[in-house]
Amino acid sequence: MNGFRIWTAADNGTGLHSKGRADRGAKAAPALILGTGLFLLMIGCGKKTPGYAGPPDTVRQIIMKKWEIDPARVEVPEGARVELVVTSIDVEHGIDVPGLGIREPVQPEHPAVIRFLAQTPGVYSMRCSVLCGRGHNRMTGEIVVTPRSTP
Ligand SMILES: [Cu+2]
Repeated sequence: MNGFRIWTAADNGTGLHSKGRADRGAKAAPALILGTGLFLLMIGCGKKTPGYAGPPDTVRQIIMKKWEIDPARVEVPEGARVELVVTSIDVEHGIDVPGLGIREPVQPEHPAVIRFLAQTPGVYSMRCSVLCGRGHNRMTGEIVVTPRSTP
């Protein structure tokens, strides 16, 4: 108690001043986080394929290995909120689906989790994006967004 009073008396001016500064800093931090968040959101919106909030409708496992993408064909229905879990079981690969705006490195032991909204029916070719050896060019496949059945 006594120590506190002495501190207050000694630092009256500067103490108050730095308190004011600290308060402004505390207000600026959330604004900075919000600003950064909005900026990242805007970058996200620039992508061809929108993401989504909440849980996926379907989760698909994809294995990448020398020199194959397994399965080579992934079918998802139009409108589905899709989660791809892409795993490498040997070396570094990368999954590249240009038509869906997907391009992610896939490290062994670190599955890439990719979420997208299957908005437009079509066949989207996928391939490995990392030169992984002589069979690299064989590492291809496709994601097929099947049209919603009409009633
Ligand atoms: Cu490759």
